[in-house]
Amino acid sequence: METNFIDYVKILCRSGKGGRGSAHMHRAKYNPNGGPDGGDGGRGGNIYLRGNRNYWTLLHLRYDRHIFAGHGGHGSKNRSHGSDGEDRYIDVPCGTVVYNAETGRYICDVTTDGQVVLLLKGGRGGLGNWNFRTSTNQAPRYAQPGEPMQELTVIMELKMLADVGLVGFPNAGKSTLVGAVSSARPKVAGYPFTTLEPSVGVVKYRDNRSFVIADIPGIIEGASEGRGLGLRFLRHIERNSVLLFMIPADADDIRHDYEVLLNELRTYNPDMLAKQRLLAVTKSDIIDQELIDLLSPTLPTDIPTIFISAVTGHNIPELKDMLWQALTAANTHTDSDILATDDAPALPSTTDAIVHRDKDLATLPEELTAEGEDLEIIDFDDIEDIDDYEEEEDEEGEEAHP
Ligand SMILES: Nc1nc2c(ncn2[C@@H]2O[C@H](COP(=O)(O)OP(=O)(O)OP(=O)(O)O)[C@@H](O)[C@H]2O)c(=O)[nH]1
Ligand SMILES: [Mg+2]
Repeated sequence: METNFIDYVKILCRSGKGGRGSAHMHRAKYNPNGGPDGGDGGRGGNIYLRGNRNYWTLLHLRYDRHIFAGHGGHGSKNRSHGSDGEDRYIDVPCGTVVYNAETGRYICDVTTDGQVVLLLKGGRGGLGNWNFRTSTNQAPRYAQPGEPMQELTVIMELKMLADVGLVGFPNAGKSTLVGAVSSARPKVAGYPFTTLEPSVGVVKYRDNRSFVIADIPGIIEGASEGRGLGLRFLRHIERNSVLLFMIPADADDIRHDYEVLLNELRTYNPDMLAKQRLLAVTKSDIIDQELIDLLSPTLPTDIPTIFISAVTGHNIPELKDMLWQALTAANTHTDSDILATDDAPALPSTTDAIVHRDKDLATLPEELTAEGEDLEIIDFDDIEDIDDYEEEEDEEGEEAHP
């Protein structure tokens, strides 16, 4: 599918090698045994991730799949220190979750603008022989090599930051609602799968408060087996603390539809069911009060329900109240109980309703294929071999006398 909305990439990162320390001996015309003066190697460059709110997708990384930091320079005579390798910053949209592509393990979550996370540390530079001189060994002829570089293939997945996620079949009126309550203008049309890419809208609430609502493509029964657009877009409502289910008033069986949606969510990730849920019966303007009274007893009982019409505005303020209440209720307990579940997160993540799980290695190849990221994207010929790294000899330079 041709799209600029890229929310999944696999890239290769490599930090820089540390420069070698020098074992140079100082020699000058009138000072032939001047002793050790080999300087230290510089450190290899680090690879950092940096949250950047000007990015909305991972598209830019599709064209920059090999991210290499610079190597440290070698130490040299006169105790000169090698230069430090150049650091590389990978700018990512806020909400990017990073996994180790080989082990599937969760590495970190970049959620705020300007947040910097060290992904790979460059090798330390080796110490020059000048550091090793002692009273008993005044002319050490050795120096440390630099530490090696590190290499890591990562999967980056964008999970958009929003408070409320919309869950519904295609044509349920999700985008219409987003258009009605926020300044976002997602495409609305009377056919299924109008929305092909997730988007967010900011809902203004009373007293200058606001929350963010995420519109995602509709899901259908069997989405977990890949029907329709599949479940891949559910990653964008994984962080949301509240899920708003939307089912049109003219549906044949609202309760059944609700169960189907719930089941698809469960298949995608059982943690999704821990979120607060609300049900909006949409397009209520197309039925009359009599029908509403008839329908009401047939609705699911385990979820707060409201009849709305995004077209006439019926119950929209009430819906916002319900969402706001659910959000404030959710925020009182997400911090404590949800974060503790990841056994050993490499880095602390910010608190939202997401539970980071490692990727299942058994299904990872399939996932990469589905995301179009399974190609042999990494051409190992491109990666310069450790041995290629030129070893400029320390010159036995003649020093001019002082
Ligand atoms: N009468 C009435 N029609 C509505 C209402 N809300 C949405 N619709 C209509 O329902 C159709 C589908 O609306 P969308 O907002 O595009 O539905 P969606 O859930 O975003 O659909 P997908 O993006 O395909 O998943 C459009 O023709 C809308 O005009 C409503 O409250 N009342
Ligand atoms: Mg839509």
